This record gives sequence, C-alpha cells and structure tokens, in this order.
Amino acid sequence: MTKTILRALAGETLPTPPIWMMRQAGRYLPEYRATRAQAGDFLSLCYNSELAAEVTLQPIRRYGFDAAILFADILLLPQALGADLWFVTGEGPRLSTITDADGLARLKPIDEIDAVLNPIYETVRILSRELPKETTLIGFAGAPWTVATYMIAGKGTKDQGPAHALREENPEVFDALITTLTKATIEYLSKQIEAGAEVVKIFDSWAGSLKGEAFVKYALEPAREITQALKARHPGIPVIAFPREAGDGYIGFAKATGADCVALDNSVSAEWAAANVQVDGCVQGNLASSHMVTGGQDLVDETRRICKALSNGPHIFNLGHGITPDADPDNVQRMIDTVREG
Ligand code: 1CP
Repeated sequence: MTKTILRALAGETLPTPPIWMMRQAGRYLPEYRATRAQAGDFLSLCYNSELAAEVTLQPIRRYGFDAAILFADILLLPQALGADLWFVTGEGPRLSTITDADGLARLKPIDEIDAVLNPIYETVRILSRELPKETTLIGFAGAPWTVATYMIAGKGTKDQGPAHALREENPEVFDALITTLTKATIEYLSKQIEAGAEVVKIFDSWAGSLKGEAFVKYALEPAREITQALKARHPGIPVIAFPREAGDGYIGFAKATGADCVALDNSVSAEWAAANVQVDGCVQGNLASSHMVTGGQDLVDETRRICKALSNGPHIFNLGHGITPDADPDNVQRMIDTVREG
C-alpha cells in the first residue's frame, strides 16, 4: 500500500503527515471560479461530471495534495430524496422543509435516489481514472443529523433551532427522518465506493449542538450504523468521521463507531487531541482556516505546533473546517511547504 493517506488511515505513523484540505476546490481559487462560471451555477457544476471532476483535480494540480475530495455537496442527497434545493447568491442553500409526517411521506423511496445521483458516481469514475496514482480519492456525505437540520429549517441556521424543536416536539417524525437519511446515506456512499472512492468521510458539521444522550443517539449512533454497514459491504473501506465541535464527544468516537479516523475542528488543541483522541487511531485536521486568510509567521508556527503535537501517532494534516473564499492561495502553499519541510 503506497498511498500515504491510506497508510495513515491504517494506523501508520509517518515521518511527514499526508495533507489535504476541506473545501480545497472552492472559490479562493481563480480556476475554480472560471469553471463554475462555465457550468453556470453551483448545482449545475455539481451535476456536470466532467466539470466537477475538473474542479476536483484543480487543487491536486496546483498543490499536489495527497488526497482529492469528490466535488459535490451534502445537500444533493435531500434533493435526490425529493426536496427542492437552490442556492441564493451570497446567502447559501435553501430547501423545501420537512416539519411533519406528511412532509416525510412525500420523500421518494431510497431506491430512487440514483436517478438524481448518477452524475456524482460518474464524477467518481472519471476521478479514479484521472488522479495521479499516489493521490487518494475521498467520497463523502453529510451525517443524518446535519442533513436533517437543513431539511427541517430549509436553510443553514446558527443554532439548529428548528431541528432541535422538531426533535423535542415530534420525536416520531424526527427519528423517522434520521432513519431514512441513515439508510439513504449507506446506499449513496456504497455507490461512491463501487465507483472508485477509496475512503469516505461523514460530515457532521452541526454535531456540536447535540449534547449528552442526544449526541449519542443522533450523532454517534448514525455514524456507527453507516460505518458498520459500509464495512460489511466493502471490507476494509476506511471511514473518516467529522463530529464537528463535539468537544469531549471526540473521546472514544472512533472506537464506538468503528471509524478509522476522527477529523478535529479547531476548538480543541492538538495536544489535547494527541492525549485523548489519537490514542485510538488516526486524527485529521485542527488548523484554523483563518490562517489561510491571515498567513504570516502565525500560520507557520501553528502548522509546526500541530505537526509536532500529533507526531507520535497516525495523522493527516488538514484544516479544522473548510477554507473560506477570502483565503490567499499563496498561504495554502506556505502551509504545505511548512508541513513537508518538517
Ligand atoms: O461555489 C460556491 O459558491 C459554492 C460554495 C460551496 C462549495 C465549494 C458549497 C455550498 N458547497 C461546496 C462544496 C462542498 N461542500 C464540498 C466539496 C469538497 C471539498 O472541496 O471539500 C463538501 C465536502 C461540502 C460539504 C458541505 N456542504 C458541508 C459539510 C462541511 C462543512 O463545511 O461544514 C455543509 C454544511 C454543506 C452545505 C453548504 N453547501 C454550500 C454552503 C455554502 C454550505 C453551508 C451552508 C451554511 O452556511 O449552513
């Protein structure tokens, strides 16, 4: 096994951590903006397999990252289940909402999602042909809780209030939605793996707003079900879980779910993660994405600090969250040089 990302995911401690970056294909890159303009809009880009593969490859060509992440979005799955989805420029996603049993009943059967998602599998097939042999291809989906927060509110929310309200006021409908999303996510990721994804990542961006038992029931348990089902169908497939802002919930998350790697946001320190999370296996992430905007010596110092703190176990270098559109592409190169210079 030569791909460095796969070696780290298998538990190997490497002298230099492999690197990729959340949202590495995105608006901070002029070549991304050009291809997006060619596609027309963001969703047309996601469903245009040739162009989606092109933007996935752009950061690999420019920087030589060790992994490519499929260009798509976590909200394509709700769209495939029948939700209306559109993006308002400068504001973000909008969806038709699900707030009751009728809304739930209107969702399409899971075996119909491929009618919408086939172009995504085609993007994966193109990428598995075109990526350099040393680059690992990562597929992904949103975690059921995070996807549900968008389906219930119809947009991104700061505190996930509408989803918490439904969870408390109508647990039957809420639980049924989580179950549907869990099952659909297993099928979606399974098809990505069949198309050539070598690793899958489950993005639970809003896991941090679930506390105590609710965290276990709606973040940990679905991640466990998805991971176990994928590993049963595709023995050995590595899974990265990202229960963002889980705090103490990061402790034991890999063991409890069977995930091979836990992705860390930047609200925990790398030293804490080494002592509490990396003891169970590979960790990824942690550099605040704001350093990609501000750069300078702070970027170098913080990159070195994270590498050092996590140097005694398996580690994939990454940001704590996605790179933002105002980031300077030169700062990305500086981060990579700092990691690789050791
Ligand atoms: O070009 C544009 O204007 C669109 C910006 C954009 C991009 C580049 C969106 C809209 N999605 C994406 C791609 C994307 N989204 C990827 C591709 C692979 C990569 O390079 O990393 C991935 C993995 C995602 C995942 C995603 N989408 C998440 C989970 C990760 C995270 O950032 O927390 C979430 C919450 C979304 C929803 C979404 N899609 C887009 C936006 C702006 C948002 C966030 C909406 C909000 O503010 O709540």
